[in-house]
Amino acid sequence: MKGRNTWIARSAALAVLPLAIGMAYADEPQPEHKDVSPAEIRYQGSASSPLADVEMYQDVNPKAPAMSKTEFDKARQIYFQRCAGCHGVLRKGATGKALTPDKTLPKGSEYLKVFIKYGSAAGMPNWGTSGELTDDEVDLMARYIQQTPPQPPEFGLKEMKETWKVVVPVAQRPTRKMNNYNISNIFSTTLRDSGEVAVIDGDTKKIINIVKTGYAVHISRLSASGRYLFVIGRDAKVNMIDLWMEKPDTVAEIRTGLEARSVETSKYKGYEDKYAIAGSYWPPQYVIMKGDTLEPLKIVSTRGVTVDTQDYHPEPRVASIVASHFKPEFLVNVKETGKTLLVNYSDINALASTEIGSARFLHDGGFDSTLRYFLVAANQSNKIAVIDTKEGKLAGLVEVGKIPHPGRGANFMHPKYGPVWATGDLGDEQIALIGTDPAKHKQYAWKMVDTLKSQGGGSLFIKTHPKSRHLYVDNPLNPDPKINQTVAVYELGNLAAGYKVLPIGEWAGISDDGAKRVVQPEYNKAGDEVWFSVWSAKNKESAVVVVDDKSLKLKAVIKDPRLITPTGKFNVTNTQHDIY
Ligand code: DHE
Repeated sequence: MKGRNTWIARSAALAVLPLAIGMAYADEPQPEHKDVSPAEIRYQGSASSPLADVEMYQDVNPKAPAMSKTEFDKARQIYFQRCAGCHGVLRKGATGKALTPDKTLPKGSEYLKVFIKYGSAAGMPNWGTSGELTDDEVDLMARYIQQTPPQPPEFGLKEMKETWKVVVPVAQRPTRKMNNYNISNIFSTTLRDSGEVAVIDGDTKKIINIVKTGYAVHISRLSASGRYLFVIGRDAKVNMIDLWMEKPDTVAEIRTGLEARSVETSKYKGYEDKYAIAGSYWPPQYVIMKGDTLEPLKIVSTRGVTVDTQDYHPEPRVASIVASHFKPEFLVNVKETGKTLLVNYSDINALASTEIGSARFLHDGGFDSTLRYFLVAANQSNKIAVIDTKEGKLAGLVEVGKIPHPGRGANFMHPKYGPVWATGDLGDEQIALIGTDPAKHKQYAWKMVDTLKSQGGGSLFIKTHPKSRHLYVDNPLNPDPKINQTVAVYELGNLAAGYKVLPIGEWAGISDDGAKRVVQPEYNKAGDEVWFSVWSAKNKESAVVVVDDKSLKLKAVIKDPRLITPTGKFNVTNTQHDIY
């Protein structure tokens, strides 16, 4: 966790260093990408890419500085641990600049070494002066980024099938629920750094099981029936957990690529629990699988051209995926090309896909309260794209604040604007309210009708519930512990009054020096409790804090040595029915 611990120091250093760099290189061309905040760098580079351990071919370019195979492999590992999240697998650029040889070779080793060591005004961290890389490693990386970028291997049906395991065949699974848990109120809790999920009983707040999953496990989703829980790791390992078992556990697993973030299941009437889908960052593709065994059926590449300049992009990553409630379709959001694919799964052998272009860098999002419109953040474009899942077209493209990050967002009734959906921002303190009712409030639909002020930047998740009168906003990536260890709560009936601050980190009662970042509010099934992760480093104590939604008082603290780095929590009913 060295990277995380030194981040705040690095942020402070970054505030000073750009002056020096800026003066020394005033004649240098400006970076082609927008400035990046320390919060965002921390977010993008939050986990080492699983590609760090993948063998890749070294292509020798005579114009690039010489590197032995050992040096190349070490540099490649450092690149995928620390740099790929911002600069891309193939170094074509994403949040960070493109680092392809046509750009890096003309700069030369000495210039690149200064950049890597001291960072830049545009947001490049000071890897050398922060102590994260030695001078030798800085030199190694300066030479490495002048080489031809190595390409990780593809991952097709054969590779998937080699990793596919049906742990409990369908015929041997229970035919009815075999436990006494109220499974509709279970919380699947990501234990990020131990590569596990804690299956927690929402009623008793006891851990039912800790299930081993993929590396740096990311999200959980439910099958339409609510019986199967799907979990995906950053290494693209999908675990399918049967909640009907006496002790819910994995019944099937597969790796769907080398790096991934999203998984979903078919929800349209007649297709409940029939298919699962996983999208990957590498290779850029998605795969449709059998919903009861994870058998891979159909792989589709997402390589293609960008929505705006219409240039070919070799690695457009699959970000969020949701299942339509209006058609037998998955909405697959492709990050770098800025396109949402409406993939119709009614005939897997004649897969029809409608491509809706909006804006680049599609990331996370959620439905409006009617479940007809999907609102997805094009985060680096500072926009929210609205997809009409009934008509299959773009309903709106809304300019919001800097780097919107809604999670699944929050739906509530505004006294003036009618139904609205809200998002917080990673890059500023704004919360945007977007009108979502084109039928009765047409003049406000797909417009940013109002904004609220949050505690600050570094917000990742915002949440409410149809039964609640509150709106909760976290700020886990804000550098100020007073902000990142607390949560802001608004009264929906009196938004003008601003927010109250709940000291969730303090309520956790963690005695040691854990980071105590408060992340991701999640309601229980009844909508009368809100659960928060108090996220410390892997070797420190963490907790889950439960707040009574009505009184805003502390209700329970869940602590257990097995609760290592809890982050996302997914309540079965709310995730199954897209309630937020
Ligand atoms: Fe996430 C959702 C990608 C870092 C916690 N994250 C998502 C989704 C994507 C994504 C594409 C949407 C999935 C969907 O809906 O199908 N996340 C990424 C990254 O690429 C990024 C920036 C860097 C990385 O290395 O992975 C990243 N994410 C993080 C974290 O550091 C977080 C805060 C802690 C963690 O567990 O790793 C984090 N991401 C989450 C959570 C969700 C999520 C909790 C689901 C929210 C929900 O309510 O559905």
